[in-house]
Amino acid sequence: MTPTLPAPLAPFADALPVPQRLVATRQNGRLSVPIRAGAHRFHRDLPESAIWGYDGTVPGPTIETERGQPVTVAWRNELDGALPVAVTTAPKAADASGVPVQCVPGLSGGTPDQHAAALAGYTVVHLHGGFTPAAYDGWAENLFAPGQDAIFHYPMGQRAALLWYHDHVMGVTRFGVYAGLAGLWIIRDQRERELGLPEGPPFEVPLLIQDRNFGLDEDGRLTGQLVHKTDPEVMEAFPPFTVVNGKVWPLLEVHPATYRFRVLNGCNARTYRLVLLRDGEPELSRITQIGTDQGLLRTPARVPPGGLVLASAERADLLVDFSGLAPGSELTLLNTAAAPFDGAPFPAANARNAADPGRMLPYPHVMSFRVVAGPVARRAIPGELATDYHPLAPGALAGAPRRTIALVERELDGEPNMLTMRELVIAGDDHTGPVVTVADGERATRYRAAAAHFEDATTFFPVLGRYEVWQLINLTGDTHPIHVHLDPFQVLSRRPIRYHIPEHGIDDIAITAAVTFERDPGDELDHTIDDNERGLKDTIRVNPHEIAEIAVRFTTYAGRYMYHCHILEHEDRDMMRPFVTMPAELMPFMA
Ligand SMILES: [Cu+2]
Repeated sequence: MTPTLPAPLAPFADALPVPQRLVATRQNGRLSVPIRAGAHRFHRDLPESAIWGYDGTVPGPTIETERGQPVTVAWRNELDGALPVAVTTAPKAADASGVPVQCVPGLSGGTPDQHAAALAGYTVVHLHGGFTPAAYDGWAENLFAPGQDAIFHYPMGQRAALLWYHDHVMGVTRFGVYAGLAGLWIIRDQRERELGLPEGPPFEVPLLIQDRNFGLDEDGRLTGQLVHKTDPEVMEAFPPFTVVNGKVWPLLEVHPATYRFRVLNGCNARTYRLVLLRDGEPELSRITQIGTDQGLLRTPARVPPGGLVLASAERADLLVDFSGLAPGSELTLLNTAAAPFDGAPFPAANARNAADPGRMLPYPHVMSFRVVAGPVARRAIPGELATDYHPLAPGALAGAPRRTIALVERELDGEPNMLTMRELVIAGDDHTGPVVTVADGERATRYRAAAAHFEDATTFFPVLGRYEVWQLINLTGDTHPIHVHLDPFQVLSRRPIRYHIPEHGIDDIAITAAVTFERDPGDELDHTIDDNERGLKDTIRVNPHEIAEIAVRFTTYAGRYMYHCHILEHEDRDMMRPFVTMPAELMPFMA
């Protein structure tokens, strides 16, 4: 383990900001959101940073809507000037003392990427988790230029949930989101009101968690310039400073009461495993999780004993009980997940020692809470939450179409690795090329790769109204959060696998691999579905040495959508694929 690094910024110095609220019903469901360059101060002791933001702010305003009440947003692209982020790949992965260059500010000897510096504000907005017609879903190539507007209609025919909206431009989503183009979107409904859950300030608080890095001037002082830095060994950016609602390591003063935190991991790549500590000891029992990506769980869930894991784009709806704490009590939220994340456990009891610069977690701090005097307000937690969905029985899916996708990393000389999702189809007896063999006991299935890159021909044409089972086979060393646009899904299973890929087995599209359902000897993961994943999800973590299965049913909107890894550096290169939802009546006419 490399030694701990002194923090160049004081933790818990700034108050947690709460983003401006845009309540759609107060504006007849018609909102206008300019997308602008602006200035933002990420920390009391940092100069202002140039950013791009919705309404010119970081994060953008929190849009609050009602189920069943459509919202129209005029997204007005008023960006001017070039991307306000210095993008660089440092020449070495670690400095002379062995500290990974991604753990420290500045460019670490890298030169600013000229193509990134020339990006001129083309954008497209995607509402993540939105049940949205294809025309308004934010297809990654349907860009609007500075000076152009996009008028998007959101029907809001979906249950209450925390969604988020963000930039989704083909190939450069990682830079647009990093520059600041992200905001929260809350849908409310009757069921949540029946349960008497906190709604709005002060007891409902959104927490949008991201990580950022900044530049250094000639004298080694931090500038505010946003820096997106990668290195020759790690293609994802893992910046050292955690930012919540736009502030580095903020502080929230709380009453001795129950708070509802709406948490989103909005990072490009970093997975968080959140542990709440008091006096250095975990107090996870204060946290009850009531909702996940797509809203309420059926029953409240404890967070896993190691902490609450959220990969990029995953959300959690939490009730946290601060009652019974004396004024002056301090609690800290820490992250124990090393990066890149591979699912490896870390005991919560050891969270205070989680700092590990060698694994790109130089500062585990996320934020802190300080209890101040106020009325004690502890809320009883309802035993039954959602009543509008049931866990799917495997029998109900016996005849469902199955789709198989292998997550594959291809190493390339002299350029960053290429990550793809290989869509596999069963190989005919006459197929003599490379195959992926999946052996489940006695039964072995031979697959060939039909597509890998975004621009390869579409192979997924789900029929509206019909359940499908998607099988995600992870043949890489990292956890990938896979996000499916449009309808939510349920997680059916995670199973451990062993696999072998021969030398040169990974070609541009074709792949040779042998997969068996058995535990790899070096595998220390338990491959379970956590209680807090037994809800409606739109993003699933697929861990190394694992096949995960999800059941998804597309229901209402026909059109061209995307599914992709939500590690933005992966999505941009090239871990994203299209699918086209179709009404059954049209299928006979598809060539
Ligand atoms: Cu990925």
